[in-house]
Amino acid sequence: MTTLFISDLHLSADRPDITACFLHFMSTEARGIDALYVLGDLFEMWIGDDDDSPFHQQIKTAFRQLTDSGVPCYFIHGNRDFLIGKRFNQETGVQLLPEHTVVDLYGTPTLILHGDTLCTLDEGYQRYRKKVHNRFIQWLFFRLPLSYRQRIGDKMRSGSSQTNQTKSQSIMDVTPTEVVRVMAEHQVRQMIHGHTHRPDVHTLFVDEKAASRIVLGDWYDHGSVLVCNPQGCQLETRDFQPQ
Ligand code: LP5
Ligand code: MN
Repeated sequence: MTTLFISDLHLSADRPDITACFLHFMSTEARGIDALYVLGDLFEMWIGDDDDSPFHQQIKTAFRQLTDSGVPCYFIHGNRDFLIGKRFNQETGVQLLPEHTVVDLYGTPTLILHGDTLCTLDEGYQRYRKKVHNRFIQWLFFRLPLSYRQRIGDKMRSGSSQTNQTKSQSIMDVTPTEVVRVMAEHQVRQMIHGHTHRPDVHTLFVDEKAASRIVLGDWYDHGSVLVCNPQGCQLETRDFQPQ
């Protein structure tokens, strides 16, 4: 009995080492498990389900083969791939979940999310997030040709990397009081998220009861997987193979 959680792979055609590690993961240890949860930022950037590059086809095929083999796969949007939509879901069999979802993890109610919504001190990001999650703005964006969308996406990526250099580490981490508030709101004592690229297990108190926050790691230097079974959860790494 195993459930796996991953996030922040930032898959792109420019990083064949990450892609190879992910495809290996999908065809080996993800087989036969109870469920696979991808908590956002699977892709470096997603500009629409109509972006049918051979690279995207390869990733979609890996999900299709896994879901066809009987493993339920779930996805929560990240801040890089919040435009993944219904067509991706139909092509892969991956089920899209709401941004804050409570799952029963072997008897423990667990709140799963990407993690960006917890970074409330990053006011610039939260303002930006509201705009790009606006349905009308997204509708307008999808009217643009793919090449324009790619150019806008590239500009936003470089704008983001630049502004991130000026932000402090604490602004870019989750806000502790927001974590407690959201866990209390959902009445859970376990939370799993990614986004911050700071893999760890934190103990905290929610309504005076001990709780835990598990942070998934990114896939920049190595793969990162949270392995859960009825005994508990363990953060593990996976090596990239030399290309
Ligand atoms: O992603 P990362 O790690 O660099 O930083 C994130 C936050 N940044 C983002 C922006 C994404 O990287 C861009 C993704 C592109 C998606 C595809 C295109 C979609 C278009 C949709 C239109 C409907 O999420 C960053 C956080 C950081 O995490 C830590 O939490 O701080 O937030 C920002 O950088 C937000 C900035 O403060 C403001 C955004 C700058 C965008 C630049 C605008 C350029 C406009 C050009 C367009 C014409
Ligand atoms: Mn993210």
